[in-house]
Amino acid sequence: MKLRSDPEYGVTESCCLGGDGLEIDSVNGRYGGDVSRPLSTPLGRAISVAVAAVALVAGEARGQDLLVPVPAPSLDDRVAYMCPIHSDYTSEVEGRCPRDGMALVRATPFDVRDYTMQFSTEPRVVEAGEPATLRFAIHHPGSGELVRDFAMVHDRRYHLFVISQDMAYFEHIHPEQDPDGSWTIDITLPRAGYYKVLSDFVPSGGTAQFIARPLVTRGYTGDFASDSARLVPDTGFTKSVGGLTATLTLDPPTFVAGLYGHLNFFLRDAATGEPATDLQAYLGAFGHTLILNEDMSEYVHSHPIDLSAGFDDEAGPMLFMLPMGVDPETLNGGPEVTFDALMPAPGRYRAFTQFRRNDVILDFAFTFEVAAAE
Ligand SMILES: [Cu+2]
Repeated sequence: MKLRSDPEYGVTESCCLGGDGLEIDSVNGRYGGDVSRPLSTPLGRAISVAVAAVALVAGEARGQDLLVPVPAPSLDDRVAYMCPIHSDYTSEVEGRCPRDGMALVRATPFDVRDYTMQFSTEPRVVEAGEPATLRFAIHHPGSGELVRDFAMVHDRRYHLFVISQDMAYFEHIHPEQDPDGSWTIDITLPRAGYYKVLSDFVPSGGTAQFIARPLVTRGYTGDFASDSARLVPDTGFTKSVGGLTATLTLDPPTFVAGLYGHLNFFLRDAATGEPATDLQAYLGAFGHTLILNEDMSEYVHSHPIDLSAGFDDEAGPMLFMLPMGVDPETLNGGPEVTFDALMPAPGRYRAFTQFRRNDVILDFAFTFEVAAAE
C-alpha cells in the first residue's frame, strides 16, 4: 500500500530530538482538521495579551487614560491537548493526533524547558556482568518538585534505551515506578565500558522529554572522546534475525541532514521468502526505531507513520498508526513498515529497529550515511 504523500502532512511529521534538549517543530497548520484543529489561539491570545500590556504601559507613559483591560493569562491559556509523539500538534479539545492516532495528553506545549533528572545506580559503580539497579527521579523545571504523573505513550509511561559506546549493544526496556515516584530497573551490562542511557517520557502537563545520561562501568580505561563508535555504513540493506528478513530502502537513497527521509522496511519470512504479514503490534505500533549518530550526540526516536495492513489511503480518511478502538493484539502488520526521520546533522547513523513476530521482539541494526545539506 502507499503512504500518504508528505505534502499532506506538511514537513513536520516526526519529533526530532538532539542532544539533551527537545526541539519542537514549527506548526505549519496543515494537519487534517477532521479530528481536531491545530491550536494557535492560546498562543495567539498570550501574544495579544502581551501586546495589550505593552500598549497600556506605553499609554501610561504618555499620560493617557487608557482603560484597556489586561487579563492575566489563565492556566487555560497555557494548557492544551498535545500529541505525546508529535509535540507540535496541539488542540483545544481532547482527541487523537491525526498523524499517529495517539490519544492527546493535557499539557503545556509552550513550556519547552527540560525537566531535571536525577540518575543514580546501585551499586554506585556498576560492574560489567553483575546486576545493577538504575534509578531515575524526574523533577519539574520550575517548581523542582518530584514528578509522579506521566502520560501513557506507546503502552508505557517510561521508555529507556541503553546503548554501548561502540553501538553493538542496544536495549529498549521499561523501568517500573516506585511508590516514591522514581523509576527503577535492573540491568546487567555485558562488558566494561561507556554506555548511553536515554530516557523517553512525557511528564503530565509537560512536553515530551528525551534525556541522555552517561554510565561508565568499573574497569573502563578508555578515553570517552576517542573511543566513540566507528560506524561502517552497511553495503547491503537486507538482514535476517530470528526467521524474519528485513530489507531496508532509504527514501531518498541518501539522507540529507535537516530533511525528512523515510526508512521503508519490507519484511519476509526468512525460510519461505514470502512477505511477512503477521507482524504483531508491540507497544502500540508495528515497529520502533531509535536512530543515533556515531558519537551519540544526536538521536531520533521514530514510530511507523501508518499501519501497513489493509488500508486504502488514497481516498479514505487520514491514516492512523493503529485504528482507534481496536485491540492491537487482534491486528497483524507487514510486510511494509515505514518510519520517517529527520537527522539533524551529517555523519554516520545507526538505526535500531524492533519488530514483534511470534511473540518475540526482533532487533535489527542498519548503519547509513547522512549527507550535509548543500
Ligand atoms: Cu519503550
